[in-house]
Amino acid sequence: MHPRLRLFLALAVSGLLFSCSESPETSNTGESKSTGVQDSTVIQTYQNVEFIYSENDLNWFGRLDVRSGRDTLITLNENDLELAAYRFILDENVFEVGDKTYLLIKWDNRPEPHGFYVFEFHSGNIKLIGKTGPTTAEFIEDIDNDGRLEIGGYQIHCQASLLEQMDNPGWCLDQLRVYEVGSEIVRDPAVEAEQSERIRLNRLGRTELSKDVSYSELLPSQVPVECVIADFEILQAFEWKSGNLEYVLVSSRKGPYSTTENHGEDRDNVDLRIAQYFSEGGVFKLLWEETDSIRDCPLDMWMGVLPGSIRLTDLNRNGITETTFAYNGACRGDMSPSDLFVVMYEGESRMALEGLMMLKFDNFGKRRESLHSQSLFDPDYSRIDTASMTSQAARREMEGRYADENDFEGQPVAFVNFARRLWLEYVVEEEFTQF
Ligand SMILES: [Ca+2]
Ligand SMILES: [Ca+2]
Repeated sequence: MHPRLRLFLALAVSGLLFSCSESPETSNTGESKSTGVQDSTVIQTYQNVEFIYSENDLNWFGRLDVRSGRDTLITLNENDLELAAYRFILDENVFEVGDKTYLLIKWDNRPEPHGFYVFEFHSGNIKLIGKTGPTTAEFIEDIDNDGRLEIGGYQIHCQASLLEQMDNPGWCLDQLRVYEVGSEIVRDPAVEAEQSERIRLNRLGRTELSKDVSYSELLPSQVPVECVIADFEILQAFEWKSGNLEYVLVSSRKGPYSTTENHGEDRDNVDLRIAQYFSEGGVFKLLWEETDSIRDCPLDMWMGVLPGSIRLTDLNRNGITETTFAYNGACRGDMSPSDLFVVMYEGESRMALEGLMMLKFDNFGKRRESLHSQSLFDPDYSRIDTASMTSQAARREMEGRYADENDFEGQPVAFVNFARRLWLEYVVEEEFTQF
């Protein structure tokens, strides 16, 4: 078992992993205080400028006066204005583009995404530029490098609840809005179109583009000698080309084999190795290897790549193929699910989903499988609210789920979508496989 999965299992049982923590938005800075008591005003400062929130109704503020010295420069006092002074950290909402400094203040629009008032600050002077519509603020930056700030995101919360929605590359893109901050705030249709296309391309490939990589399967005897490891049986091998490089992927296993040295009784061991090699027309060299093993197992044991799970793709079409596969492992004497791993490599970058399969033998398993077949099952344990559960119930909720998607942060969204799909394809454990 991988060390990180072991940690996930251990921590989740002790209830430490997902304890409830205060969201960062509820803390505060500057001169305002979060006392829980309704203050009639809250003051936040930026350099010489004071932001004075008033007309407090249950800690939603209906008025903002922006002051420098004794002068009130700007007043926001629209009908239905709600500003969450306590939940807002001014310092984290300062953006610099070129020689311009912008301060953003959220206007609340719950349960829909909030919007922003945008102020420009220059040499101690502040002016209001305008306000954006509701936005999930996926990015706040000069995204097209033209010297002007963009605020872009969806104007509603797009939450795919069905795999069909996740499979539609254009899903929710009609809700994308990009605001450009100039002398006023305007929608920027050119950047909206560009960003929509970028997001659509990122999402593509869960299905059709996976077929772009054409490969051939190798017999064990055809695998180049430099890709063969002693004592490991070759289970499956592929070769393919991308750009100037040739690749070979080898899935292999050693064992099961017994050891008796330390225990006086038979214990079983098995080693799994999946490795990818590359060549520029000569000798193959190792690109990466994924190894896992089970040691000293006195019970029923299994470890192997799940049949048909090896996928070769180029989801982001950068010429570097992604290799993805699922494997499971178990050493067990009772009705417990196997560990499941979905591992993706693009070049040498490794991303993995690690957790447990789900059994379908009891009522819990049947309920869960029903959710799964309706595509209503969320496999990400980090999104499950376990705060009010007993540790036993929290552990049960781990069945069929992986710990988190953290490895995929900063990668194209198509990667995690593809890995999640493979997880959902293999997560139901139909029978107890063993050697
Ligand atoms: Ca720009
Ligand atoms: Ca790629």
